[in-house]
Amino acid sequence: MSRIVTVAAAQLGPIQRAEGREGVIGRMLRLLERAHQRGAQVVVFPELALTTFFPRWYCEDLDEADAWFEPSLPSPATQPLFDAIKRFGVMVYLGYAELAWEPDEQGIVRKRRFNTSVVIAPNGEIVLKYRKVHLPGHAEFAEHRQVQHLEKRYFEVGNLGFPVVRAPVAPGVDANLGMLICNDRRWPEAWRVLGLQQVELVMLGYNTPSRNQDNRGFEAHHLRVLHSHLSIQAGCYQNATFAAAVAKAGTEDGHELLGHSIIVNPQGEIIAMAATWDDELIVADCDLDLCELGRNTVFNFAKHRRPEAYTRLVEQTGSVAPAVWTPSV
Ligand code: CDT
Repeated sequence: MSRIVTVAAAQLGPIQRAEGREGVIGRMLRLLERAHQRGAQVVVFPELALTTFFPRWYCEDLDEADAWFEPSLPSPATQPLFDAIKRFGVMVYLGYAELAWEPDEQGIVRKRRFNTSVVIAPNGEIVLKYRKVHLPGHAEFAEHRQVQHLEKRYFEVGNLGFPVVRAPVAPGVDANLGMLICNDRRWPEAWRVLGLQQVELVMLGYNTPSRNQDNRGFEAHHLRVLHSHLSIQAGCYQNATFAAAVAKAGTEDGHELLGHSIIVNPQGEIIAMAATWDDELIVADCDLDLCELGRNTVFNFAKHRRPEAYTRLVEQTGSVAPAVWTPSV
């Protein structure tokens, strides 16, 4: 017996800085409706789906950035999305900027900001929350950059780990669900933590600039796409999971984000890919039983993993130079 879930990647085209929540939510509602018409049971939206990719804009006072954050979910602005989720009976991955009042590591309750995603059940309840761990970019205005990437300014490092939950996704089908956000997809450690919890569907959204500003040399556009796909395909194969990886794409206020959203199977094959850099839906039937092959053979973790040889992975952050060998004569 197969366990098929129909998954939609709901890619969003650009959101300009001046565009309000209402317009964006309207576009998302249209994608949700089309996803429902095409039989989708799970719909994945991008990272920070409700606004422009605001970490490109510098605010000296962090509170000035609050308009880009959601202090609650649902909020008056996002309520229509939750209503549509219930109406269409679909499960949704939503990336957004989260503003939370909660205790920090010292136990002091303060305003905290995270780059967050949630899985919303067809009844509107939050099934799972994830806060982005691998924040790229920088915290201070960088003079040498034409475009800022201020994720380290606006967000704290996620403090929820990489959770996986088993939840109903289709009639008679439960799935092990996990999440990543954008830059996380480049880190095999993140995928493996999900794999160790038998994840079957990784949902991830991204906002990836077409140009690598950290590389003062040249990195061809096609390599940016290759690196995105390579990371996702390897993550799926090595952890025997499906993934839906969804872009916010196109040109936002003159700054280009790549598209190329994909759905990938546990063999690492791309089974659907977006062709535009605009609002676009791609849909694939994912038989979750296909995760069994990798999980029980090459990547049978219980049989083949050697954690005693991996201590560096958790004890060391940066790389160190290796011991030097010199010829004896
Ligand atoms: N949003 C996000 O995480 N973007 C990063 C840009 C990194 S620049 C190499 C990404 O990994 O796509």
